[in-house]
Amino acid sequence: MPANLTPEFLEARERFRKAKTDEERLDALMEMLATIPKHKGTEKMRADIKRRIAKLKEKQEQRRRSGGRSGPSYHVEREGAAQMVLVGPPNTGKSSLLALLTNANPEIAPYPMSTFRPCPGMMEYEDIQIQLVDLPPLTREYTEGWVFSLVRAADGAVFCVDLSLDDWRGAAEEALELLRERHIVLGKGPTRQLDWRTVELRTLALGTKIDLASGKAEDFREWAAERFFSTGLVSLETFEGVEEVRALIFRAAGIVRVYTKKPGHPPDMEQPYTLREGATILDVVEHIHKEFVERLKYVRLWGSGKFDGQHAPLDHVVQDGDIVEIHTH
Ligand SMILES: Nc1nc2c(ncn2[C@@H]2O[C@H](COP(=O)(O)OP(=O)(O)OP(=O)(O)O)[C@@H](O)[C@H]2O)c(=O)[nH]1
Ligand SMILES: [Mg+2]
Repeated sequence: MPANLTPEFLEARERFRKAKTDEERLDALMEMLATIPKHKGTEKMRADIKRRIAKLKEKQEQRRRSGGRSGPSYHVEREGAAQMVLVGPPNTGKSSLLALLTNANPEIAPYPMSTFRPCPGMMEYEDIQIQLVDLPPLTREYTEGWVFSLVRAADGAVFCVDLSLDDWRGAAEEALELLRERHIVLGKGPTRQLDWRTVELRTLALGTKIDLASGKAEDFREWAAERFFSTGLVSLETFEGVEEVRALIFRAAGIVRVYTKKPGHPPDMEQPYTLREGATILDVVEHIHKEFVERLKYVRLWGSGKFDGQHAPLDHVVQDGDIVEIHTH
């Protein structure tokens, strides 16, 4: 029976044949399974692909359990309203930025590859805290798999580019390419899964060391504007631009703060609830208390540009700084 295989499938099968490691094999098989036409004529092939995937996964699992060979791997517990990773080529000031914005004490060194494990720290922004995670640099020779896993799991990225380098653009593009090979796209966002294996992270592109980079700021802005969500420029030497960085990171994190008030009382402006951008009034109610959803009568809203205590539709998308008053039965 003709199988009508697609070019995508054939390409993945070719990749599978050429694969040298189990990781590459598994990746190619997953792609084959995703792109194979699903009809009677491919039933046997699909079963075969699934069997091979199961086998490889089992092998990986065994290797993980026995602990050996794969080297260290790190996990960073999420804390605060969002988790943002600091990424970029070596020596671009990632650890310096973490040290400046948070309580953390990462290793900072005048030579590349000084960071070799993740270092989290909490950045205060007005009334909330955002977790920044400093990571080892992105280089073809040096970066281990777990770095990419941590990047994938983040809410957004701060991509550091050392503007004191003559070829800052080449260095930046190499790092982006490395991420792209691992199916991670630093872009405008919103942060989301693009397909079954590719994620896009909303990204702030941060030109660093501008004290050593006279005349390059405009070129950098131009280069970054079409690729990323936002652009910033800092010197951690003269502290130029540092004030703005917190707000830039907050906006790239893609979260909104919502405050609550009780009927007849002023709003509680101390402790906002934080939700992902795009959240609706109903999401807010559910976030505050799952039970409220069933007992909900209506929600009064202040903010969102035009609301001043009116009833808000449940599908209304909330904005940063909105105040809600929830009325239940
Ligand atoms: N002149 C100047 N130097 C800076 C600036 N930011 C960082 N540096 C210096 O650049 C060097 C590298 O800084 P790190 O923060 O260790 O860079 P990194 O990106 O964490 O480096 P890796 O972990 O090796 O990738 C250090 O000597 C810093 O003091 C800056 O804005 N201006
Ligand atoms: Mg570092």
